[in-house]
Amino acid sequence: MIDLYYWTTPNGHKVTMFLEETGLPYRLIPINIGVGDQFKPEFLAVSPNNRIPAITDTEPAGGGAPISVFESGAILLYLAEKTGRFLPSELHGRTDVIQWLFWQMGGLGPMAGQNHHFGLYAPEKIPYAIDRYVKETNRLYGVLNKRLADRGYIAGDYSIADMASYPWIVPYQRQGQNIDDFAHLKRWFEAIRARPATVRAYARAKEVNPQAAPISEEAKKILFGQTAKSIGLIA
Ligand SMILES: N[C@@H](CCC(=O)N[C@@H](CS)C(=O)NCC(=O)O)C(=O)O
Repeated sequence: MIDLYYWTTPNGHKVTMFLEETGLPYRLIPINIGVGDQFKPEFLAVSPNNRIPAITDTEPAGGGAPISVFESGAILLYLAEKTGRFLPSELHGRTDVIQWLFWQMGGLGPMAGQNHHFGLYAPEKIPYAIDRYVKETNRLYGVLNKRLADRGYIAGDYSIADMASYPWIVPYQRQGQNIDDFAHLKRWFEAIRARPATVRAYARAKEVNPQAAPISEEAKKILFGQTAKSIGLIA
């Protein structure tokens, strides 16, 4: 059984997409980051970075004590290795998936995240910051589009690299992007959106957080401006 510490954000969707694809039994534990659940000691015990997603595998391969994993890329790798799905075992294919997974974790995710922050949430509209992240998101869309020009999925067959990237393309309009400028990316996006497991994963999000309201002023105070001191990591 996998315990999934989850909220209805792109990084959360990556893991429900994987779990719904594989049918691995899981228990979803909502961590409402807008009200501060991410600072509860029981969550910090599995996710010391106070970020979702995180998992605990109560039945790791080979037995032994439960294993907890935080960071969505590490979680996808862990689950892919556990199930033998969505990550090739052959060296060339495996390396390809891993490098594109890291591309998402180090590039598309953080840059699109800053794009959302400065475009939607920052109290001041700072043209330089907005422009920088809209442009960088655009460049990354271009990289992905080129990669997809001669293949169906990012690394051949559908893999954890696709599951990592897809949820960060879903909000393309909010990121100031026109998906019609990226024909190969659009075709890939629509193919993943139509997968029954993707539909189920996003339906779970609706069950957990039916309002999916814009971030409230209270939530902004909790989410933005955290320091080591303000969240109790130093005196
Ligand atoms: N690199 C991390 C990023 C995780 C992350 O940023 N999670 C956000 C939601 S998408 C979060 O939990 N935020 C809570 C907070 O900022 O306190 C991953 O991919 O798992």
